[in-house]
Amino acid sequence: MTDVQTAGRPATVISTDATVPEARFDAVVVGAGFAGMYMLHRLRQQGLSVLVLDGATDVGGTWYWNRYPGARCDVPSMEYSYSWSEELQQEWQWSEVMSPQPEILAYAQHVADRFDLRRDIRFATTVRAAHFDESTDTWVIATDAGDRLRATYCIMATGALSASNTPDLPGLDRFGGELLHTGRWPKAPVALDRRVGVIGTGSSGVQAIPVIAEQAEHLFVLQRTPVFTFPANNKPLRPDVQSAYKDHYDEVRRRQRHSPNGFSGWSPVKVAPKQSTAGPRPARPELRTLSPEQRHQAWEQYGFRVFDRFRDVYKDMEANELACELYRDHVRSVVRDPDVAERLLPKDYPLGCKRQVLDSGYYETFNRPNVTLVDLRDEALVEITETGVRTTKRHIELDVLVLATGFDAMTGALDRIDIRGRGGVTLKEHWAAGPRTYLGLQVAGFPNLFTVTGPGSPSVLSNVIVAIEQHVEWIDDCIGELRRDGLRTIETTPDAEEAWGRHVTEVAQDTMYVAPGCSSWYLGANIPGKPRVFMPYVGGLGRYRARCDEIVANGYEGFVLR
Ligand code: NA7
Repeated sequence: MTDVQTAGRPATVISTDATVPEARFDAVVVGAGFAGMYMLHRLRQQGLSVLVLDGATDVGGTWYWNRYPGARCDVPSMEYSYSWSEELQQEWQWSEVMSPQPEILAYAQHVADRFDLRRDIRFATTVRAAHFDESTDTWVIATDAGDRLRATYCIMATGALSASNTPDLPGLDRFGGELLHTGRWPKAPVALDRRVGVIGTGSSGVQAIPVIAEQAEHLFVLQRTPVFTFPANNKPLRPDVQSAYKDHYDEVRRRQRHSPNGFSGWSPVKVAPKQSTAGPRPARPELRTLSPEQRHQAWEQYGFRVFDRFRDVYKDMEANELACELYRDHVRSVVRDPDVAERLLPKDYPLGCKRQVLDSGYYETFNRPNVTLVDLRDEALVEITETGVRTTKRHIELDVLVLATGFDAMTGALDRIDIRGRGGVTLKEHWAAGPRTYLGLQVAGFPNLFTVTGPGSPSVLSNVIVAIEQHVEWIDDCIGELRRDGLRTIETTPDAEEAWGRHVTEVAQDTMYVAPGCSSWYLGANIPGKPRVFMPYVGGLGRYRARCDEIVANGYEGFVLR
């Protein structure tokens, strides 16, 4: 496995040896995913010399690494795509409503070709360290290839879900079969027609499990926490729908940018306006006020849409539990073995506390004769052996072990780089009690360092492409202003950082994300020892964008420009 388990790696000392040749750039961008690619394009347009670095051998970021069977986006492609080139959005053809990984990767590659991006990207090169040199107000960057680079601006386009998490399972190194991580899936085809074990039932596991089950001689699903998953209802994208989007892209993109979560809400299906009966729209009813029979009727009528039809489901724990019960009844009706069904039911945390998972035939997979659910709450995982996994109840022989165990989200990719700001303070030290940023864009004490979709910004709570574009454009405009005004640095203040952190925490209160019993990667709860802080900004992308613009209009309030 070519994993990047670098969390405990000793800090890289940047060579002070003057014989190491140093390359100079206006900007170094770390990461050649959707954020890094657009950043490069923008900065180039204002005439900067830019170098992008990426550990992969091609563009795509997340979509380069997550090539596991069944990997696909859970956001419709007509909206999960760049909006900044009219030609690009008109020429690219998507084949499905929610595209599979190979198609999204092909799109990223097409963008790289079309805008000639690769000539300024150094692939197979991982950034190890970035230190701020106070004597020259520049960043010195070291890579695993021995490069020593110097840049005025250092832009971390490292992704929120890019640092794969390999749990510390006893004996993992001993496993003699094929060991894979969904977030680092190899390019070469993997023979899955054998005895396969999958650990993890989050989004990645839920996507991979039905597809692996079709190929495996036998599949063992090792589940620790059951998941809430809704049907993806994915389908081929009709040509007329695609054309309608393309004809209305101005409106679609405008709506996306000002929406709470990067979705336009636009539909190509023209709905006839209802006959106005005057007066305001009635408030949505409360699930709690319905009798058990009415609740079941509501499920019969609306299915999974029922959760959004009642205003109390995501606000009130009692209503949430009633909704969970409807969900559980549904699972019981799909999974034939009642014992297996019972073990698949999420019971210990509310609906809406984790990122919503979408699936294609997940529960039906457990009706297959070649699939076994291993409930790790009932038989804990003891160790990985040379030939499989041992639980407290049995040894399971495996040829392939798939870790669908997620990511050190939002901060992991940054923590794995030795980043040092003023006074040699490391970012890790600065974030010891949890990430602190101003707007998820800058960190106090780290001048001219920018984080694209960093913690404290909408990032993972939004259609991330829309969040990326907003950040890239803000950073690009900011650098443009600095240069026009002959300024050397921009740096947020500790006060601005502190106040923003308080605001990020405040807006998350009273949401299911921080409800009792909820633990998620949003909170860092999936990584042992990681501080429990709700990391993304839940206040809404549109509102956040307006605030970022207002801060600029007020002369970069909360930043010091020198
Ligand atoms: P997730 O959502 O973090 O899921 C990881 C899964 O792996 C989850 O079921 C975990 O169970 C399980 N896990 C993690 N460590 C262990 C150990 N030590 N033993 C057993 N099971 C374990 O990651 P995904 O990759 O699925 O999705 C992440 C995001 O990527 C997703 O939200 C999309 O935005 C794309 P646990 O719940 O911790 O008990």
